[in-house]
Amino acid sequence: MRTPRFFLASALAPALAVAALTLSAGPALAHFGMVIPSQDTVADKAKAKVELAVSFSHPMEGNGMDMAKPKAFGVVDNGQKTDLLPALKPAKIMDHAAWTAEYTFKKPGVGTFFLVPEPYFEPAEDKFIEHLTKVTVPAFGEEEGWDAPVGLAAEIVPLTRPFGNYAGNVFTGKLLVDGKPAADVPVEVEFYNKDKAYEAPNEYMVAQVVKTDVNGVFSYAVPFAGWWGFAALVDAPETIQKDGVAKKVERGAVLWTKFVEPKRKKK
Ligand SMILES: [Cu+2]
Repeated sequence: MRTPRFFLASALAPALAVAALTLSAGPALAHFGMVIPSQDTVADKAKAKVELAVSFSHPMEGNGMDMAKPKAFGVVDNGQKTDLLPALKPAKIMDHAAWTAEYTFKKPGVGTFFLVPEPYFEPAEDKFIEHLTKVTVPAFGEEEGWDAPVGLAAEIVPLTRPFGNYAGNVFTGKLLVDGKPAADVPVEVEFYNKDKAYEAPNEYMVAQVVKTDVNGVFSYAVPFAGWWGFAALVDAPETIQKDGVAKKVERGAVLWTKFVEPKRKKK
């Protein structure tokens, strides 16, 4: 969830301002579980090795957070699940502790990578955050299987094929919580501003927000090319004890997908 700026400090008495500043975590940022592959599709046998960058970050603003070793990380390729937890190597992403792993596609297939992180305690929101994150990479022309759920506790199942999309396309997905469509849930949408080429005109534009309808379905028209993340945010039914106090858990179902600029032929 976004961490709001509470008030303008200048409008408050100094003591109140100090209290407000300690309550607020600064500018509005949306954090996202991130699994970003080094290529969005695999076409060439010689370049069939994909590197996955795994982090918990603020993708538009480019601020990282330290990520503990995930609880689960793997891929479902051709319907077959492979545990990639042993393949994870520590890395630095946006200057913070993160992870990378490699996966080589050996035959035609659609690979959906999935991440279950260790819950992250966010003091500014006084709760734990757990973003269950997915990204799908198709290989060697195969495109069956992109619509199959992995079976996560909360999961965005794409209704738009989650690869091979032009910038400007509408992306539609369905949110499942414990396998059932979840209505009226906010979905934060954010661009991965990897080379910092973009700047949000105001803090409301760091993340965009849509909601799921009665069937758990949401849509978003993607305005420009690049990797886009969708994070549907629900409260987990469980709490986690911290210092003897039961804390809430925000469960995010996150999906990353790349939108590509068309190529114009040179004449
Ligand atoms: Cu954050």
